[in-house]
Amino acid sequence: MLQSPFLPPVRKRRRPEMTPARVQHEVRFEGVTLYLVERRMGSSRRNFLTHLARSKGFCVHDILSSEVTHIVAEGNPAEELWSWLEEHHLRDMCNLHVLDIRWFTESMQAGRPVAVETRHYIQKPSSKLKTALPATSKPTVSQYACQRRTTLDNQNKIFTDAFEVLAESNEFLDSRGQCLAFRRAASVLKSLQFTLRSLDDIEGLPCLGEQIKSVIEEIFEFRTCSKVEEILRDEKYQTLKLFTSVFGVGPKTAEKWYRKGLRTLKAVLAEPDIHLNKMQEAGFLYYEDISKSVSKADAQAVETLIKDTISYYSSDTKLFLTGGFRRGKEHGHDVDFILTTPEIGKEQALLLFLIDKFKNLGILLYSDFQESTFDIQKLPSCKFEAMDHFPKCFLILKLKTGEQTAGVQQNQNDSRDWKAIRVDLVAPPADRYAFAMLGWTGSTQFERDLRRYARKERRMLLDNHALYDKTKHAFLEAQTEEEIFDLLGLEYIEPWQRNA
Ligand code: DCT
Ligand code: MG
Repeated sequence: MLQSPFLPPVRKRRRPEMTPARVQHEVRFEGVTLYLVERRMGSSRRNFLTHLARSKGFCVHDILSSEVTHIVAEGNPAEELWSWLEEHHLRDMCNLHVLDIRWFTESMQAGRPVAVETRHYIQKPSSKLKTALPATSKPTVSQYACQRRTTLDNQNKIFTDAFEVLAESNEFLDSRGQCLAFRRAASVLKSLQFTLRSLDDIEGLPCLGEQIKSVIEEIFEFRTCSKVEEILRDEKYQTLKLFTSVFGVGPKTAEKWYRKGLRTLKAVLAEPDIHLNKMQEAGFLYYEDISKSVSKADAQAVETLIKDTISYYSSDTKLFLTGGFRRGKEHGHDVDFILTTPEIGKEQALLLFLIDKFKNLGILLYSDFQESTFDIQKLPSCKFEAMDHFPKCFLILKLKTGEQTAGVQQNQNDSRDWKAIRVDLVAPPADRYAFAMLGWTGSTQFERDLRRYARKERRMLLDNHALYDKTKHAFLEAQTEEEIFDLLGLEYIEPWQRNA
């Protein structure tokens, strides 16, 4: 039989040390399966790189199959490589990344698979595509964010920033449909691994209707969109944006204040007719701190603080960072945590214990505790709403700056050695943990599409508490997020790929 130049010779294929190596290492990046092309790389370098990648949690297959998502080659002429690949008749070639070793090296340095960029691809020689896509036909992009992998590496920021302004402006106008249309369009473009260069590039992409296309077209031509410019200059938009930046102030309240003729935060505070609720009072009081973004270092400092505090409650209470920071974000507007106690029913007391401890430590600036309204008997709810029924609290904590929070600039006129930080804690019963974690990890758009996908494609209802199968008239249980994806018939998407 003729041996393909890219496969290791038959004699070498049965390397007993390869299989155990794969089993021993933990796989951290579920959606990524590598195959390293031996030809030109050489077997010893391939072995070395395979071992390195596995030690960092990458899944590396020795044999090329349809399970492979990323093929990595070093120094192979594109034509030779592609004709060899085509001989394999792999399923779903459109979704296969054929990559230069640079992508691998960068991923090893980052300790995770970096987003694939145009420069990483080994282009199919006959391809006349202007994009970075490797196949002659474009890969199908799903209309659901939960079937796309969206990292923080947004290659289409110029377009998505414009859509986000348009979405927000429609939200202020209470135009939900329009708002969602712009959010969906932004989400699709964020998932692309290439930058749009012409209108040809958006052909076949979902969620990009005529209105969206005309915005993209205008940006191609003028690098800006006149409607967006107009919104950004609009006094009402600017004022509503300012008012909603206060903790506890939503679009409805902001609109009410605007209608009263108020234009500044100072004017709101000076207005005798306005009665702020407790949350808004705290929002104004700590505005200077909490309107600024929270860094990853701050989030870690808060994590340490909570960990230390719960150790006084019980040694088996678990604390997990969730929300944007779990998705790998460097900054957020708050820090979100999930806490669970192994003993079901102890969650509520845990949050009250923590709040009390923070008070005693003198670091509790604000607390809104919401007790559990969770009742499995009442599920599935007809209204599978976004807000869950678990005990939770929205806090503002005093975080000591200085050593704990690297990078914080001390204001010369401000002698404080602390800053106010927004922290959310939710404590689901242990058997609901996976659903709560999936819901709180976000992003909001990812969650929206997970629910829409479950409902429309699977006749299932998903929320932060449970998954209900309407065909079987039964709840489907899951202990991990992976199991939930599995029950939905979805490929697992890692948290850092949920930045939809
Ligand atoms: N969430 C949701 N539906 C909502 C609000 C929130 O599913 N209506 C989920 C998604 C994210 C998670 O809860 C935490 O919420 P945020 O802190 O608002 O989001 P974030 O992604 O953590 O954003 P940020 O980094 O700005 O805190
Ligand atoms: Mg958050």
